[in-house]
Amino acid sequence: MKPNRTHPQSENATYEETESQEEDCCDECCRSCTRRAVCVSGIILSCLIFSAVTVLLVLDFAPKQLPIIRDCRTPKNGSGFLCDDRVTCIPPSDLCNGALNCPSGADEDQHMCSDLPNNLPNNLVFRCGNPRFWIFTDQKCNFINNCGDCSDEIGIYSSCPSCGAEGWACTPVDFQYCDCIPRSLCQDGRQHCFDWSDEYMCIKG
Ligand SMILES: [Ca+2]
Ligand SMILES: [Ca+2]
Repeated sequence: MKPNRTHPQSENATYEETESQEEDCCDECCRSCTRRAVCVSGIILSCLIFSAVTVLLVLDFAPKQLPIIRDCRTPKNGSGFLCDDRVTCIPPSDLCNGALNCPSGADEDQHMCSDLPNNLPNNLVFRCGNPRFWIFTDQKCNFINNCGDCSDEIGIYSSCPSCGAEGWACTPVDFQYCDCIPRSLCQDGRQHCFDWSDEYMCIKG
């Protein structure tokens, strides 16, 4: 008796067809999933690249804090020290004097003031006739004997102009003056010149 192959064949065909359809479906799913994964990865990678480029651009175009060039001119047209605000220009003798003269206190910077005059800007330091001594440049040619040997007021080191309108030439009685006294001391009732010219000849400035 011949086996009836119609149905089994038909069943096998249906089974194989079903199996094939499932594989096709699975392949399609896998391809779809792979495409989705690739797509998501691409988006993430694009975001990372965009973020990195943005950060680099921001860093590149961010305002850079340039170092401050401290050299400036004071209101009296002398060499000065420019504060951190880049506006305030203080005279050299305001540096490291224990008082805050710059708004940010840059004139009392601990490092700068820890080793004087070596940490000061060179253009603000005047070396006296005896190089062991120094003064601030705004103490030169101010009628006061700041160096102690008058090298900041007379001679080749200072190259000061003559007494001018603000000074009176005489031989002072006080060691703190050299060959001029400030005209503001004239006719103040006290002798500053050996010849008393400060009281009887000089007109108060
Ligand atoms: Ca100060
Ligand atoms: Ca002086």
